[in-house]
Amino acid sequence: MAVSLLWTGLVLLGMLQAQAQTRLQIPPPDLSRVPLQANFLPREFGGTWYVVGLAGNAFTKAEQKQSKMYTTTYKLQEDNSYRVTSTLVRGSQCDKFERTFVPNSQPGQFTLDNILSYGLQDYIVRVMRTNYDEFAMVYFKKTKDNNDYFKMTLYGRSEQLRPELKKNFINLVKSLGLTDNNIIFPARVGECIHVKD
Ligand code: DBS
Ligand code: DBH
Repeated sequence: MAVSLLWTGLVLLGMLQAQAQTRLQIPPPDLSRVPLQANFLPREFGGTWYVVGLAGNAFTKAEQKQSKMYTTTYKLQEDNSYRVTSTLVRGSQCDKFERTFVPNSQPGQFTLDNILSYGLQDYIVRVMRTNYDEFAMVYFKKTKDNNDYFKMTLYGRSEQLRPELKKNFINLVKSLGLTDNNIIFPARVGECIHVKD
C-alpha cells in the first residue's frame, strides 16, 4: 500500500515536471541575434503604447481567447531611466503594474531596476525596431527559478496597425525561434485602455 502510494506520487511528480519543461521548450535566442534599433531616441520612444501583438516561449495561441489588449506607458525620468506602467484588465478592475527600466550597455537596451524584489535572476529589455510614432517591437528576457523566459511585444501608438507591420512582427518572432503557436493578438477591449496615467 505505502509502496504503491509512493509510486503514484513519483509518477505524478514526473508528469508535473515534464509539463513544466515542455512549456518552455524554446530557449531564448543568443542576444547577438536580437536586433537593436539603431540611433535609439529615448524621448521619442516615451509615451503610451498599445500591446497589439504578444509572443513568447510561455505563450500559446490557446490563450488568445482570454487575452485582452492593454497599454504600457514609458515615462522618461531625469536620470534617463523609464517609469513603465502597464494597465491591464482584471475582472472588473484595471490593474496597474509599475516598474523602472534602467539603461544598460547600449542605447535602446534596459534592465529592470531591483530585479531581486521581483524574484528574478536576470532581466533584459531591447527595443528591436521602432519608428516612434506608429509601432515598436520590443524584446524581453527574464530568468526566474532558473527558467529562461522570453517574449516580444508589438506595440502600436493606436490599437490597430497596418497588416504589413503584423506580418513583419510574425517574421521577426519566427526568426528568433518561436512559432505561430506562440503568437497572440490580444482582443481590443473598451475597459482600462483609455485610462490616463
Ligand atoms: O516580463 C517578461 C519578460 C515576461 O513576463 C515574460 C518573458 C520575458 C513571460 O514569459 N511571461 C509569462 C510567464 O511568466 C507570462 O505569463 O507573463
Ligand atoms: O508591456 C510590457 O512590457 C509588460 C506588461 C505586463 C511587461 O513587460 C510585463 C507585464 O512584465
